[in-house]
Amino acid sequence: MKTIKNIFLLTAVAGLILSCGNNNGGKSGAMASSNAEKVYVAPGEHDEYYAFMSGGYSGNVTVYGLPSGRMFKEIPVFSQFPTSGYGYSEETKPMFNTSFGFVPWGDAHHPDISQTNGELDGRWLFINENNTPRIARISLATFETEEIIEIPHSAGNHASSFVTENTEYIVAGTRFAVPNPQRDMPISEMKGEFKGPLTFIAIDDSGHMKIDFQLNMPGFNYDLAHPGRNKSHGWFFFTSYNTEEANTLLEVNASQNDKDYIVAVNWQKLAEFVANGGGKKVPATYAHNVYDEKTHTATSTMMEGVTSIDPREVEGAVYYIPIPKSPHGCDVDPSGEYIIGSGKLSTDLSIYSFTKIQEAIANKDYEGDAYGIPVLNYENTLAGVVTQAGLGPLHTEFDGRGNAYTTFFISSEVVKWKLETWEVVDRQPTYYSVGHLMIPGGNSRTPDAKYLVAMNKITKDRYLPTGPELEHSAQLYDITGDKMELLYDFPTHGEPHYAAGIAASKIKDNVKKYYDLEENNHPYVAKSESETKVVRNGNEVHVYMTMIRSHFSPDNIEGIKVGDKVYFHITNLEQDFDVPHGFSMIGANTSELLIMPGQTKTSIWEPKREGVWPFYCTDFCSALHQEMQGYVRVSAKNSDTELKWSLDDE
Ligand code: K7E
Ligand code: CUA
Repeated sequence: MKTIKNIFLLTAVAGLILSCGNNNGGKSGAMASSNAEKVYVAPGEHDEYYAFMSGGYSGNVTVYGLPSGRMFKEIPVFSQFPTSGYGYSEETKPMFNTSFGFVPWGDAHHPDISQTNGELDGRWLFINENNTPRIARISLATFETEEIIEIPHSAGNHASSFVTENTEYIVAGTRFAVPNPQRDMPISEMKGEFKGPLTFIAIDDSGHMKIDFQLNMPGFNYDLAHPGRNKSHGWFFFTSYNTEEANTLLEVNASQNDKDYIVAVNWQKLAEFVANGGGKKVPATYAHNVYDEKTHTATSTMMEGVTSIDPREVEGAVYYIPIPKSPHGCDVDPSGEYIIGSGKLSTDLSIYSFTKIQEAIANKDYEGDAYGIPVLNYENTLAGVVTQAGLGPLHTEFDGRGNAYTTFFISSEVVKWKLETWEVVDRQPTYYSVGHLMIPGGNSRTPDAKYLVAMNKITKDRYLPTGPELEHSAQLYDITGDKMELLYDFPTHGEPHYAAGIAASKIKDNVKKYYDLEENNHPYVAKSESETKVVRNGNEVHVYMTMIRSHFSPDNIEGIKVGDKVYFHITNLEQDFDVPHGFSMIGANTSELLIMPGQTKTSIWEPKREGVWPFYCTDFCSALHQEMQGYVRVSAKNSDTELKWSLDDE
């Protein structure tokens, strides 16, 4: 308690100093220029934080620097990306394989960084896909998507992909209750028939994902989640809505009950239960796609069966806690004691105490049950209420100094309030209609709370107009003082639902600069120009090609015929940082490829017409980049043009 008070004192003093500086100037003059300095990262200097923003309906992740708001990269995840050829090259197409076939787009929501002992460790970024339920893992060494796993029996994978304190599990909750197993039945009979499975995916030391079990919950809509941390480690908390189990006009029919539920799940107990042979193996078919950094190739495996647990069969593992009015966010403070539920239709925030939840469980202090799952007493689990905080609360993050920050969509503001006293201490407008917010490490034991990013849904007049479609807008606040201070606006790409921020120092020294050519195990690699060749196998032609500044080898190919299927397997021989080459072929029905140093990628081309057709490098790689080109001669289907290939006539 003493140290907490001292921290308050310190921040109060810091706030005084800050506000002195702010007195002379309002929105312009001294304050504006000091704000400009706070976000200014001089040319050649680096940002202090990475921010990984979800792309929402872009299906991808964008990487920003903070405080500058500069965008560094778009990482393709669930959507095809012609900029690099992701999802077009033969090596990456398997990443989109699902039990529904090839699904080249996704709706990405919540990125989360792997943790060790409750702290961000910078190894991997996970992100969920809502539409065709999937979770992806991105390497934070290569910034490439390395793995995608499909979640069977689920629909609307929204309460996802949140990471436990030692990256034991990530979760996937079912937002749209559905029949489980799927079957043909009248929609109007959903009540009591549909299910809302919560999936726990185990992560091993190399980051690989494996579905450990599915908790087959009643058919409510499971919206958001966060793992317990510190004292509540071992638990997971989910919000639910539509406990009415309405199947139509949900905006009215799912807002009938005064209260919906938070679900408290003791995942450690369930994991133990499954490890001891508990649960039932049920049929399931789902794709598991893994990209291998050494073969530069993804493989897709169709998996069969999952372990399903009935929540009533494990004593003491699953409880409901009432929460007012259709909650959305479900956030856990750094100490793990407080679980914050945001009722979208409520003006109040309900905060639950982990200690009181445990007491209620021990005392069997139930209000009743829902489908046989005990409902804990509302009043007796409540730690406090932040009253009249704003309109339309959505999400909360923490600064580790005893404060919480909640976004209010309807009243368009971020509200800062104190844990334990539940008093509102500051509110700042957002422009406009904020959804998520992010403080680097704000959902870990140790937030790194210098900045707060608000991710807004509506942009309107913030930037120069760009037609009816505007990019969403983010705002950066300095939160080191008593009052939040708006520093900067920057546009984002797609619809960032959430973001994960981390100190740049935890990532930048581990970033891979190029792929070692010696370690390239691609089956069609050519590790030098002497290994290049063209091989015909029926109407399939495999071209083993290399690229280096500033030519392809071979760059003249003859003997290709109309109706052939030509595989260009191209290896970038460069062994240096930031020297990609591109490959593009006239009339190809795919995209270009951008190939990193030491990497092999494959593009398919099916020539339609006779002639001599050029290909070229798309990335300006050297002074003689324009010379980096070649020709393919295409002859009639039944011609006897001899197959040959050359570079400089050799
Ligand atoms: Cu509130 Cu998908 Cu996290 Cu959007 S969700 S805002
Ligand atoms: Cu290689 Cu341009």
